[in-house]
Amino acid sequence: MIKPTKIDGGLSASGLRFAIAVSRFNSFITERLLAAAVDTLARSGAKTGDVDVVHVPGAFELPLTAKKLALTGSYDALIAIGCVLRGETAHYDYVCSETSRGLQLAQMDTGVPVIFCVLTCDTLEQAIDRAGLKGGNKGFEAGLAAIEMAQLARKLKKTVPAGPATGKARRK
Ligand code: INI
Repeated sequence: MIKPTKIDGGLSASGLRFAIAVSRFNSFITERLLAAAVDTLARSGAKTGDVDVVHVPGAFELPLTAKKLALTGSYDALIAIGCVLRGETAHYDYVCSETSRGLQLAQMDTGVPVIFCVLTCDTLEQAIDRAGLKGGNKGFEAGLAAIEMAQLARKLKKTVPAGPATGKARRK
């Protein structure tokens, strides 16, 4: 029986840099998510100067902002925070799909982890539940995910050879 080598990210934020893009739309919710995310990073070892926060008008603006932040090369991981509430028109569907698609593209294009902390809810009550009431605070989960992915990204950078994939795995 072989013993596989496990590669995973730890939960210490010490020595890592983060940026958080947060939407002003539904700020009653997004500011609570932001507070929990920052608190999680701080309690895990992030120091003043390790976390930058950028505000944008709405969730739709998060992908471009995330991509620009990633391209600075200054951050180990990003968190995108937003809250989209269903209205009476199809606007909700467009904002949700383009925001999630755009954020996924931002991390795939740049290689910098982008944590998806965008609530997509039918009602304000559902959002409140996920921003610190019944269902915990999704900002806390996002903070932990950012740390884990930041650590993992650093480790994988060391283990995976740079340059285009050759199809041949290389030994460490
Ligand atoms: N933006 C949100 O972040 N949440 C919403 O619920 C929302 N709704 O319902 O319209 C919303 N719209 C604004 C959108 O994200 C853009 O900021 C706007 O369209 C300008 O590009």
